[in-house]
Amino acid sequence: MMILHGYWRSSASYRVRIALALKGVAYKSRTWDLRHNAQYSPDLVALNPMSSVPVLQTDQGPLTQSMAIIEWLEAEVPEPSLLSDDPLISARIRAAAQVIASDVHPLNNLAVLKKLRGMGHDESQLSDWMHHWMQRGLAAFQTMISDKGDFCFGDSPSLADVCLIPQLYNARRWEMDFSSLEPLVAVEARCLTHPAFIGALPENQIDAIEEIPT
Ligand SMILES: N[C@@H](CCC(=O)N[C@@H](CS)C(=O)NCC(=O)O)C(=O)O
Repeated sequence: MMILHGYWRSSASYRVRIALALKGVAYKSRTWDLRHNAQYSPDLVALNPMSSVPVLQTDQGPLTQSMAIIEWLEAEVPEPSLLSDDPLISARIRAAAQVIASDVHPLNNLAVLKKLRGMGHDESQLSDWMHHWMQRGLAAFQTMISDKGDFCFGDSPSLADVCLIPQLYNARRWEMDFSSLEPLVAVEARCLTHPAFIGALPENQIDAIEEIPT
């Protein structure tokens, strides 16, 4: 069985958990506590030279980068599709997803925050930094999705929803203002009634259950 190396609060791991669940693919979880720098342990670096999660260990070897993993899954398990039969719509789905995966997330990850702290920025400056990039990306994302259907691009979840939900989770952690993002909040509410999204929720992961005090 495949092993997903992740961390409950990692939004890139969260993307892959949603995609695996939507595709109905069973896997085992191996967790790495990013708060305690487990990403730098030689065992993980051997799997991913970028010292980050997720890594999906397949019987053909490890796969890294959440978007590459999900594209591989889409090719291996085509149904239900996270893209569209129409190549133009697929390009739009990928574009929205990349706003989050390429334009927002890389500016917001733990290694970037550590670097900013190391350069002397305080927590309030970090919060401004996070809010700025998330608001900018999510405002753009909101104009790029379809206004029809329950999900970002119609009546079934797509790669755009797979990226959006973890990003909104991260934005809530940082107490971002959601007042201009009502359409995205509505998509989020509908996604979070779907079993695949519920099972992938950070608080439903084994390492969260171990970490969150009861
Ligand atoms: N582009 C990568 C990003 C992976 C990434 O940044 N993962 C974060 C968690 S969401 C991580 O492991 N961070 C560790 C660190 O920044 O030190 C992907 O999509 O897989």
